[in-house]
Amino acid sequence: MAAPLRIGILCHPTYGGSGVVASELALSLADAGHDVHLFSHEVPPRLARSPGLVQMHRAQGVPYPLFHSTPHDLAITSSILNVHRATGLDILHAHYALPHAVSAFLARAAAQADKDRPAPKLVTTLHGTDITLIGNDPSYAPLTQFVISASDAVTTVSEWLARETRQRFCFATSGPCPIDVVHNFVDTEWFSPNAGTGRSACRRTDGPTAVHVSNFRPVKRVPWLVKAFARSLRGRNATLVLVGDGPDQQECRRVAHELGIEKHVLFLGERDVLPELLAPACVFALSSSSESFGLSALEAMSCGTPVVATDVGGVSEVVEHGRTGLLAPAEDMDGYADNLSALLFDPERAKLMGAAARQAALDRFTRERVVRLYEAIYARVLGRPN
Ligand code: GMT
Repeated sequence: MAAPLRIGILCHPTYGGSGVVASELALSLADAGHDVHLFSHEVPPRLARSPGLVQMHRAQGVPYPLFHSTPHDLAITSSILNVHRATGLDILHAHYALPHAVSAFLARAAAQADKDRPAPKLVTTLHGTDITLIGNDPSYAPLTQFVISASDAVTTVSEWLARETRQRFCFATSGPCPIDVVHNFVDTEWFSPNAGTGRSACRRTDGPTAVHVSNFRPVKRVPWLVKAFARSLRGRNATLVLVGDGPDQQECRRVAHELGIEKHVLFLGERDVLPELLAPACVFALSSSSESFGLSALEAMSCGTPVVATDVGGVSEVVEHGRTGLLAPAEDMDGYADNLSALLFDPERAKLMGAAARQAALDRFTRERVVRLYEAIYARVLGRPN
């Protein structure tokens, strides 16, 4: 690696998705010898569980009667400026366009006023819903478009998201729209087939298990998954294990009750021991209406568990239909149910597909490979050799 860099990473402190990617990247960059600072309004759970040498800056605004909400985003900008003035920062890497690319843009602008050291460069990584949902809202679209064009480099987690970003936010007036596609990565040692009992749940005496992990937001369509799972049973015994929590959880319970499959659906709530839950499962199920990448599916693949998913967004860049999982169109519930059934009740096929899924994770989505790609982007925007 070239000379160590001073890197500030900004992210949402989420259990899944972009918060995990940002935390794992920060830990990997620190392991590689860089001086890494992470800025968020809470400590991301994935970072909190690690002893890695990432310097955490929990930046929270203070309530004030005139403020209708507490501006944590501005506190993040101030925290970045404190670090930059004290030790200097070479790179600000914002994960999720809003608010973090804006917080970083403000910090870069303020640092440009400090003549005693060069301002950091701004790298923005787009994760999906920052473009397809919230960034697209008229309340935010102009600012999203601006901060993308003002970044020194923009990356997306899939080719599909790069296309979506160009279509929605790159106009002739904004000039060329260079986007680097850097897929997400997984810790293939932690997410391993040997995690947990090491025994596949395809052959459990009380029936195979399918597992789903998400934040139960409407875009994940978990109630739809419960209905598809019910169709896959056809009188046979299997269990759907739901991990995570969020706005659709109660609806999932209602649907399970309405379909009379309550004894087949297990609600575990939020859990940290994901590998121990993913590795023994027969199938990992993802049923989103939109998914720029599907990090949880990759984590399951790394554990040697095949994936049944809806063929949306960038999922097909992660899951290869017929080899590492089975994909069905988002509106085809019967096809999705058939795919669940094809793996839940055929342990040999599930085992073969799970082994191919593990190999795909090792071949294409390792930490080493992806961190090198980000380091090359950092070197490029700094005009330094990589
Ligand atoms: O999926 C979520 O609801 C969380 C969201 C996020 O931004 O934290 O996930 C997005 O980023 C993940 C990490 O890059 C991707 O794996 C997810 O596919 C993406 N979610 C969507 O596009 C819906």
